[in-house]
Amino acid sequence: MLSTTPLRIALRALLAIAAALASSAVAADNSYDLWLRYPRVEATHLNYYRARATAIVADCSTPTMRVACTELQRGLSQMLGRTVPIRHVPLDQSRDGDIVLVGQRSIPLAGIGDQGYVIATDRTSGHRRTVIAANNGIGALYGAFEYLRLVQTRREVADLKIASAPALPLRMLDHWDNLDGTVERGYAGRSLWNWSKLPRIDPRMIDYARADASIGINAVVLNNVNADARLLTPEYLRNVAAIADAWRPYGIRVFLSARFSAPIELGGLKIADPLEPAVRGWWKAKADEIYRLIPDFGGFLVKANSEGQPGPQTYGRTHVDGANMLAAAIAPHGGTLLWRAFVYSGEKATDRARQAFDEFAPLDGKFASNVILQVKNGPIDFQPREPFHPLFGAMPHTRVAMEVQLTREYLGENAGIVWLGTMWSEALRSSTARPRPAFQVLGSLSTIAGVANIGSNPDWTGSDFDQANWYAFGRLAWDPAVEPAQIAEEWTRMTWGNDPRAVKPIVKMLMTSREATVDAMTPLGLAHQMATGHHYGPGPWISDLAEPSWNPAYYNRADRAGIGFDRTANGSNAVAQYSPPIARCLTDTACVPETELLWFHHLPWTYRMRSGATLWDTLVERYDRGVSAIAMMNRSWSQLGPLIDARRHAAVASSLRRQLLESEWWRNSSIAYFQSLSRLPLPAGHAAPPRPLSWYEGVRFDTVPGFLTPRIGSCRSSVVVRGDPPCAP
Ligand code: GCW
Repeated sequence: MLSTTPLRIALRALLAIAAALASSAVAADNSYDLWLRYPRVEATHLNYYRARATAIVADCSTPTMRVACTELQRGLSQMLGRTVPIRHVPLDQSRDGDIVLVGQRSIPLAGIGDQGYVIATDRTSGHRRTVIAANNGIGALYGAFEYLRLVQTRREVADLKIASAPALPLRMLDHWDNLDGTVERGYAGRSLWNWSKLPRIDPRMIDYARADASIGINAVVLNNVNADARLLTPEYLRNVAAIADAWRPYGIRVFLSARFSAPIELGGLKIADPLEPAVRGWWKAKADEIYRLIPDFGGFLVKANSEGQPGPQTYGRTHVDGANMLAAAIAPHGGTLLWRAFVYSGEKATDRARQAFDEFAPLDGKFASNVILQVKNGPIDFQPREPFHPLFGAMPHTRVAMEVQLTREYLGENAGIVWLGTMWSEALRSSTARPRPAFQVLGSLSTIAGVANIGSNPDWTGSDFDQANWYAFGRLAWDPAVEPAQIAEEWTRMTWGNDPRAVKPIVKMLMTSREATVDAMTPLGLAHQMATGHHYGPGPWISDLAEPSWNPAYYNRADRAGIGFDRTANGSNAVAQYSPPIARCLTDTACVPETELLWFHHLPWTYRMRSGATLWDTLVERYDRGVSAIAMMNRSWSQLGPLIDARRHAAVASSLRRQLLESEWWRNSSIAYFQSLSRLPLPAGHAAPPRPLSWYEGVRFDTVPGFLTPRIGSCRSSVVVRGDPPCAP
């Protein structure tokens, strides 16, 4: 018998946990496995899949084929509940039910290039086999993952005829990881690369490569674009080479962010002027050194003359001078130079949304052939909604990459669900209406790059649902035309199981989550209303920062008369950067999409929307619509309790509660501020913010992740730490 009270309490707590686990109908599950989880197929379908995967026939002798064989065998064996053997026999000795995996062909398969694959049911010579064939190992690996996905998502595999090849040759994740292990704008723990332990490869780095390869990601930038030159020293480069060696079988090429002033910091030169022979020589020697260690090194990514980073303009040179100098250093080795177009400066009087175009559009055709200009999806900075960047389609003689952000710097960090598949698809499908090179943004792209949301947290991305953004990024980079709903459904089935009672509501949550976030934070085309520096939470009233375009008030331009940024010819004329038919539509309040109205127009509060309601009433209604949609996601999720394992269900439920609290905070702060200007009553049925504006303005945060300068402050009088609710009433 237990005599001491603490022991009894402890035992009771243990029993309660055991009871909770037992009451959950679904077995405990972890978040670490991402979408690569292979629970046993249910009895109703087991024989169907078993009959079509009796053995794997393959030559697994190259490093990539070894990975392909291992992955296929591991996934199938787990799902089918028995070991699927691998046999290395000539094709004509394969049998019914075999999966023949081919990664090398004497006669190349047409139409799939060097990364694509074919999956086909083959009935020649009286046998029924599944053939996964590619022109080389990496295609076979991608094909193997696709076959696994078919089984994971319970698709028919009896009569397959699939040919798939990536639309873009480079599908790249950019990590903003610092050498000290912190991650800029990272909300998922520390960097996965542990420089003090390298060159020993942590098994987790292999799991990372598996995950990337499973969705076709084939390029990784290891370090922050706010780059540290030390990464280019021999000590670090040896470790970079170890990573490149470990990831090579997975088809991943390593890139580095290069600090433009490295010749000064590492080479002892006085300047980093790109036209200076000593500088050119330093970079050439550095490139030769890197390629000796890493023969397939991808190349450099450079943020130059942007947000305080050094660059060619420091020496009176142009972006072309800088980019082409670095490009020349790596060109002999087949390297690619990604040069970012994310530039703006408070010293220029022009609208920030115009600046990158003004700077780069005139440089079209001047970049070397191994330079890719990396352009963010919108003209400002990864906002919940932006129109597409006017540079897309405007530089027909330049290779252009689209950069998107997986990590949710401006979208609530890792709280709740904000699925970005719909957002990226919207950007990728925007019609540029330029005669050349295509009517689709994606027609002019050669690369898509995503700022990673990955860190050392057990769940990799800071929440179970943020994994969906990693997945969606890879799938869209492979095929920008694929329907977001299809991606959402695949991921849901692979991550949460195939029970339609779960699949349907989860897909709906994913599909509606981004629009809900836009409504709750920045409806009707508002942008950059986030608090200073860390960008967590609302700050529409902020107007005192030295860099004008860091002020939310710069973007909302709200005053007694109205709200919105006039970017028509009467204002900054940023519309003129789009092709004429698009500019005409954006200028016309009757044509501009309502979702971009206040991005392009400054309008009176009493302006009549197409619905007939006033702008003010509509704005309030949109905030509330956003909050209601997030409340609805909370309800849908809580109903899924019996179908989801208890641990993951509880984690998501608490994250969604937080998102709801934060959306109310956004709604209340924004309405309190804008109402102080409009002085209009709230429309009927919409509640007044529960606190005065001064209270919302007084919220301050300490220790916000992903932001290097910690802010000490108070929420009323107590210090608020990110992780607590935002000064919840
Ligand atoms: O969105 C801004 C971020 C910076 C980032 C910069 C960039 C890496 O606030 O943290 O710096 O964009 O994209 O260069």
